[in-house]
Amino acid sequence: MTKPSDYSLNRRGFLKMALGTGIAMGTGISVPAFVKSGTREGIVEESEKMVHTYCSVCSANCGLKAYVDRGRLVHLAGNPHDFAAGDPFDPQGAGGRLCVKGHTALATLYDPDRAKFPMKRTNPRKGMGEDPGFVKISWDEAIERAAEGLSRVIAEYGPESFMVLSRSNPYSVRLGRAIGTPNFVAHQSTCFTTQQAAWRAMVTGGAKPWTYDIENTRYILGFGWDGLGKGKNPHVRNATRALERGARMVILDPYKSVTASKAHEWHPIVPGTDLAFCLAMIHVIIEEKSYDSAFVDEFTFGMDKLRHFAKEYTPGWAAEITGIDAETIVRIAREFASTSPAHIPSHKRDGAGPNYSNSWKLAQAQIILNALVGTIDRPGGTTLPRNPSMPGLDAVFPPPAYPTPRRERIDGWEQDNPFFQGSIQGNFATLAHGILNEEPYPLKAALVRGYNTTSFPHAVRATEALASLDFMVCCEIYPSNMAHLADVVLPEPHWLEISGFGARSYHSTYPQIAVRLPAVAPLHETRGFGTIVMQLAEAMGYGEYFRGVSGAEFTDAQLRAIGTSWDELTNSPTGIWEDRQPFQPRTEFNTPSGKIELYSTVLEEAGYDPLPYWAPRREQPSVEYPYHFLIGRPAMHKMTQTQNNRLIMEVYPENFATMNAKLGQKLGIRHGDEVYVESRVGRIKLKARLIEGIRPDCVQVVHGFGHWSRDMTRAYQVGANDGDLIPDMTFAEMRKLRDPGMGACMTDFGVKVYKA
Ligand SMILES: Nc1nc2c(c(=O)[nH]1)N[C@H]1C(S)=C(S)[C@@H](COP(=O)(O)OP(=O)(O)OC[C@H]3O[C@@H](n4cnc5c(=O)[nH]c(N)nc54)[C@H](O)[C@@H]3O)O[C@H]1N2
Ligand SMILES: Nc1nc2c(c(=O)[nH]1)N[C@H]1C(S)=C(S)[C@@H](COP(=O)(O)OP(=O)(O)OC[C@H]3O[C@@H](n4cnc5c(=O)[nH]c(N)nc54)[C@H](O)[C@@H]3O)O[C@H]1N2
Ligand code: SF4
Ligand SMILES: [Mo]
Repeated sequence: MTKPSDYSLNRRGFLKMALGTGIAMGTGISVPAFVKSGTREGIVEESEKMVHTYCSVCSANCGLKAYVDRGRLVHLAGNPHDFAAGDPFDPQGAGGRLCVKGHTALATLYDPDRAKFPMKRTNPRKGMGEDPGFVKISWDEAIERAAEGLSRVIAEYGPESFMVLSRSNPYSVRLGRAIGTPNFVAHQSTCFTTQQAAWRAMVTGGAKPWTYDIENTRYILGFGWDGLGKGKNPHVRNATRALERGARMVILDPYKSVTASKAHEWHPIVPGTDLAFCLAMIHVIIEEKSYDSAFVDEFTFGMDKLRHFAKEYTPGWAAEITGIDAETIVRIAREFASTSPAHIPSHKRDGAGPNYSNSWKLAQAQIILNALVGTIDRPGGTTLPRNPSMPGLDAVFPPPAYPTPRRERIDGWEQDNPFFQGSIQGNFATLAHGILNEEPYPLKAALVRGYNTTSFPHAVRATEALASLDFMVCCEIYPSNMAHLADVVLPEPHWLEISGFGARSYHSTYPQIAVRLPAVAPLHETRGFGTIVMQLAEAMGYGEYFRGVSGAEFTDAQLRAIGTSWDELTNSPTGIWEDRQPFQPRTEFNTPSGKIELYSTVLEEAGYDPLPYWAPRREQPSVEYPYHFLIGRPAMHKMTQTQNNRLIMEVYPENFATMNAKLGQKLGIRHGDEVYVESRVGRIKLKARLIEGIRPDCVQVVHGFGHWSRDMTRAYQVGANDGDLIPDMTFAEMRKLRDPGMGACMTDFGVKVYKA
């Protein structure tokens, strides 16, 4: 039998797999067998055990099979039962494929740099690059210290001086509510709230859907949509199938993304002007009466007002703003309206994501266009989720009454925010302002989970703000930048070490869940987040809020509600549970009129424009900062989670200032030269990458690099953080934008670039 070390994924094998089959491009194509020992077949056959789980590197949650030999994870492969059946209206899911980030997750699991045991800091000074002087402590001491540190601050400054900085999690939300803080700060205003505000108001009354039946789309029109370039298997596979079946794809993007490079047409539009393009399309489609009148009449509200509104937005007008000629706009509008089904897919941070001050209006205009061609919750369009319906923690274990928190939040999230108040979301762009100015009050302690300092606009100031806290507890899997600001670090297990289940949101045309079983026993002295929070609560005197709460019973109750059980799931031969139902198109939508509101009464009621009137983006390039700034996300990296992964770093080792060769020539910059990219709030130094596939007035930097924690030995000081360039905001500046999604304006500013 081959020894495990002989067939661990080495660089050559990995490159061969990645480059030979296209997974490096995120196309999710299966890895063919290659002969000799150390091959996939050898690994699979000789492994003692196979465990079903799903990938958590990104939120596609692809089902996977983990092969284990003598206690060591040796190979990860896609689960072919993950929605692989082939009927025409069947979500394809991952279908037995993983992208490069999934395949290489074992290098994160076995990364020697992981956070391995609880630690306390011994250096009282905090800040970027400051060595925390971490010392290993026991779990008992860690919980006691963490509880004592947080309680001390709360006793001195009040419950609102404590913040939970985490994605929504039922355990930390309960602890925060028990303490009585309003401050549950999360990242959505950097990611998708502009889109969510529009969908909520006009269609769903709740979230933005992430599911599109793109494999059946005949005409894909993307405004920065890069479904092929994010390496998300379900999106990649379904869009590829659509292309194979003859769909036409037209992509507008200032950068030639992977998707743009696969499209029939690429139009490098002026950044932040897509709204004008969409308004002109609405104008043409209405003037020419080429919309789907049956769908519009029956399922939409406000067509009369829209008709009147769209009159002024002519293709000639839009051509001047977008840099795309009027004939092309008219032709695309005609093709879009006459090819059925046609669809504008939009994910998160494309043109309609929180990049520009007018992005939320673009989201509005895109919903209108999709409604005009009748593809909202219809085959070939964006479909609303059919998620499994399961009770939350509070329904299974009702909590005792909570104290009433103050209304004002440290990030101003409650201000002029009609839709998301009280939700576990927040504004990363204003947080530093609130903390540093003690506005509206001092915030001095935080429980942080799964966020890095690099994720905040103006990351330098955000780091300063987070370093100014009296006490921080950080739950992490790595000694990240954020962990380096903490007083106590509590390490969590990697997802390959734990059990659970995941409900799918990306392809939920019917309810589906994937089981998660531990591939390996925990390698280090880690504890799960739920356990950590309950132990902290007990030590802080909030134990009554968790009396009788049991993770196992919670899981049982959730699974019971959908008619299955943990036993059934774990014994499932496929690792996938699904409730296949024929797709029933919605005839009612969750708005006051029960229709898709082209004219949004919800926005109107909340004091916003009910129709997407043209407005330019907040900042235009200036004499001082003449170029548009763009952020990129390569298929191989996942934000700041993969720069310490030895396999990924071998193929994608650093980030660059990417610009058009013509711009390089104009500025005397050659490929590989060191340059500074500078905005009105900061500058970063990187190597120049000169290409043809980007507008000559843009500079693009890929997100995820620029780690300053020395304990991330591979990632340390490699490349630079795009976030050091992004302006943050005061509450007043944020309010002035009048954006119901409170978008962080991630790229709504200009930059200059010069040789270092
Ligand atoms: N591989 C990989 N996949 C990921 C992630 C990752 O880090 N790596 N991150 C995940 C997360 S958290 C998110 S939010 C999503 C984000 O993924 P996407 O929603 O795809 O967002 P981006 O890649 O930031 O931007 C998409 C495209 O929009 C273009 N763009 C920028 N401004 C404009 C504009 O004004 N008009 C038009 N038409 N296009 C514009 C950019 O050039 C880019 O090509 O990806 C997720 N998937
Ligand atoms: N400059 C800039 N800023 C951005 C963006 C950008 O493109 N540019 N994108 C924005 C977007 S779209 C998003 S979604 C946000 C994302 O913001 P973040 O979630 O902060 O992004 P990541 O870089 O993925 O950092 C996640 C951290 O969680 C840790 N982690 C991973 N798994 C676990 C776990 O199981 N438990 C715990 N406790 N920790 C874990 C990782 O080690 C890492 O340090 O960033 C936003 N901020
Ligand atoms: S697309 Fe890739 S990173 Fe995302 S869940 Fe699937 S395998 Fe993992
Ligand atoms: Mo995101």
